[in-house]
Amino acid sequence: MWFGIISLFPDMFRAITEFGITRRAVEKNIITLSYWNPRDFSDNACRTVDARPYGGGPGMIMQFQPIYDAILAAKHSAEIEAKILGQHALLKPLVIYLSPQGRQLTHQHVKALSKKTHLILVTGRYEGIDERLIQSVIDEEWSVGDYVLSGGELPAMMMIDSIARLLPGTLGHSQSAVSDSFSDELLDHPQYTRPVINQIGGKVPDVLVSGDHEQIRQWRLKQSLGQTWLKRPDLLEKRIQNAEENKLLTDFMKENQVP
Ligand code: 4GS
Repeated sequence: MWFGIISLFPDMFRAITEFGITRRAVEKNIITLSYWNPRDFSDNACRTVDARPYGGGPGMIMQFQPIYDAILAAKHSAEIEAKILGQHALLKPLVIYLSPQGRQLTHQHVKALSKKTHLILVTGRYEGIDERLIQSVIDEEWSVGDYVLSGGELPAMMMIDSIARLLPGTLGHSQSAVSDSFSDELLDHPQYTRPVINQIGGKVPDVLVSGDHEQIRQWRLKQSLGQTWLKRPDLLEKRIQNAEENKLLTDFMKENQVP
């Protein structure tokens, strides 16, 4: 998957291209990151990209022209790239702006985005970008949560990271992405590893060392349902539950002394 990144600080993306699973995805050409710095597209000698907001107020706004031209250059490059790969049906990359005004990103949205071949991610600094960019060249606006950051780079990296791990070949174990939290709209069940008894006497639940795979599956599903009910009841309300899940959750509630 090809990502065109519009950012004043492209070096920040080394946080994902130089470490861990995302680094491997880059090395295996599962993801490609290309950068367009609005500063390189500034039309003045001082390479200015920001200006004071009309109507007054604190802070600076990123100007239309440098970002607009950077997006056009990225689009052009995406189309050339798509043609080389013969992806004629997908010549139009989606242009995404990361901002707190966007829809809040969830695993379901990440899954949908992972089907695209080309994404252009626009990252803002200062108080944001000129509204006319959003009206003319931004296709979708996404937020990573209801809090304010100093730039859109971290949200863009979060989006790339969460997409990359869903792409075939990125994770070592092909099952890992499927069994994670949210893949089935539930929180993960608790996990344990060696030793069976730790240095403060904490024990691993017997069922997990029993070798009975059906019992383990039921325990994990029950824990997923129970932990979701305890910590994120909103997730359960949106979800359709089958008969087995109903029974497991009812048992969990009883065992945890709730009417
Ligand atoms: C977010 C967020 C964000 C907003 C960028 C103020 C600098 C900042 N972007 N999800 N200007 N939350 N962006 O806080 O996406």
